[in-house]
Amino acid sequence: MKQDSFIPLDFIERTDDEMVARSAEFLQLIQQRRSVRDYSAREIPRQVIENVIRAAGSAPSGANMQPWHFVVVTDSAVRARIRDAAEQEEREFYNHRASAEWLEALAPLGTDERKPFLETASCLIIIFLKKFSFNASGKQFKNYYTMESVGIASGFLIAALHNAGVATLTHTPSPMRFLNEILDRPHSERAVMVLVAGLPSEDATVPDIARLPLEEIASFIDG
Ligand code: IYR
Repeated sequence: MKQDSFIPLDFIERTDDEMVARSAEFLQLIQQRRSVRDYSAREIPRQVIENVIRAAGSAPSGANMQPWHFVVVTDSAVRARIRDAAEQEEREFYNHRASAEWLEALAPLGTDERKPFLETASCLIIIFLKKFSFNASGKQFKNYYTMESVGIASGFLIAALHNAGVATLTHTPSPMRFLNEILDRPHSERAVMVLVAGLPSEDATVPDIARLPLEEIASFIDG
């Protein structure tokens, strides 16, 4: 039942032709997105970062709890600490923790424990998931579908950055508890990923990998 106050939906209805054209245009734009590991020193305007985080914050979330927090880091001393801690975890991962099967799956990407982009890219956006929220009087509320919600918001963020002309890399050192400590975030939050954002270096390369065709990722059960 509609109990709270409701307002009219602001929605632009498009013709079929417009829908097809817009979907094709977006497809072309988003298919150009690649995960980038080689960055130039060029800085991204703060306003771009603020706008893309606003875009991410507009994502749907369980019960509209908006269970996310974004920490933007440009400070070089903090970045050095993050790189140091991340590379320590990555060394463990590549030398001990990862199974042979996992290392084999990663081989085409050419990744290893060295993460220079954590210091060279314009900024890092660390995405935290909030298991709980607190109201003005400090009462704790459980958030719902947090992983799904933060996943959607992260997708919005990556797409918004790409649309603005900013390259990204989703970096997931594991475990990521060190980020709570370095960035002074509470225990009710957990880092989900480090989103590296910046401009690619002139000699940037990316692995020669392909995306699955539509037939392999979708089925249509038509009526
Ligand atoms: N976190 C490691 C390993 C890694 C894991 C996956 I799955 C990737 O798609 C890429 C890397 C790293 O960042 O190197």
